[in-house]
Amino acid sequence: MSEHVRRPGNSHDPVREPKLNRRSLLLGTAGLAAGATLAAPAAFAQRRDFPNRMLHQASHDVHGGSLSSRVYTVNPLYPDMADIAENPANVPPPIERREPATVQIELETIEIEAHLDAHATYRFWTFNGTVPGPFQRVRVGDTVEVLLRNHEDSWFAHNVDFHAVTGPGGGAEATTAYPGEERRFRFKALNPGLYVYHCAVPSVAMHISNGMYGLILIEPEEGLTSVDHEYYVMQGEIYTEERFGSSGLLHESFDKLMDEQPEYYVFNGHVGALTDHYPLRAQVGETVRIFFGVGGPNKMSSFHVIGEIFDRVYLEGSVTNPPLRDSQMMQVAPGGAGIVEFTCEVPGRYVLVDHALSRAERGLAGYLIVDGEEDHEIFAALDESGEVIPHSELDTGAHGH
Ligand SMILES: [Cu+2]
Repeated sequence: MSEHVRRPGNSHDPVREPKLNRRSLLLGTAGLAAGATLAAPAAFAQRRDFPNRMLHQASHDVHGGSLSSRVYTVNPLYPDMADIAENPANVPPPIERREPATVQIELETIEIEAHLDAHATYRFWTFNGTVPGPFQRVRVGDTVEVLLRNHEDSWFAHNVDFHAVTGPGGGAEATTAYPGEERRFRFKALNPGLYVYHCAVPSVAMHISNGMYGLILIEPEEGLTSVDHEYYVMQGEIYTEERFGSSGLLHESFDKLMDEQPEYYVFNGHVGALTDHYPLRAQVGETVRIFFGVGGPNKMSSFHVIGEIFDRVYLEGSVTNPPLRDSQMMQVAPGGAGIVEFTCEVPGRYVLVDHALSRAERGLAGYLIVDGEEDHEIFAALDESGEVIPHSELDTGAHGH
């Protein structure tokens, strides 16, 4: 049924490509794909030599092109520019069928200038225009057909490596696509769990740091327990030549990437994505599940929600082992993922952090806003005489650590 593996679009001859400037740029990347990782700085230098007007042209195309209405959302905080933050509520619903099926995943790799914070922009590399890329949800035993399309305005080749795949490169070689091309492969989801996917074109660290990562959940046969809210959060590092807090269009630093010295740390793509833009929300009494992953590419996360205790932690993304119970934190390695579950007992604004807290000073924070009735047996602020101070009268502007 799925023997339509080769399409005309796959038999592309790079030598006949008329766009020589872009092609020569890409051939540098093609050499890298063959394993010449030492050439990465050269390819990077080529990219930096790209005419400045192309940068502006790229962003204008995004504004005016037909894709803008289809792929991109506008950041309400910065309506002048496309936004790459993934809404953490964008989690597909649980799978209700109890038989395996053949399912489709379509990914489009898009390079796009977007806000990094209130002052700066950055040329992100994305799956489907968001960081992280869209959350994928299938069931163990499913056959997954993956279509990867590289947008024609890209400057680089891209592909996708799913950690949920059993097979060479997780699909990377099978999906390496130049701008304007598409590639396909299929895999059978053999092992349940929560897995990272990412671009694996060398320099892989560069493609990941620019935003090319996401999560795929392979549900176990019986599914997961039902909760009131499921959220999707991923942590990443951004390595800019300019120091944290600079203004204007910032440029990637290959040296800082190699030194593992990021300037910015982000949840869901840009500074403020999960605070000002898309805070997580719940009501008192509701249960929350967070699918959390680290795109990285380099830093371990000590994921913590200030003021909450995780009732259950599914380490290393495993949903077939019993969860750890009653934990302050979940450690997640680069390229790894995990799941936390908890009940919201009292209202307030809870702060999502990596408890390596210097990173909060470089952009890494999110909010979970819980509304509802206070429970003074569980938590109460007290005045000098021991009387309860209502939560509404507390100054909640400061981040409690
Ligand atoms: Cu890529």
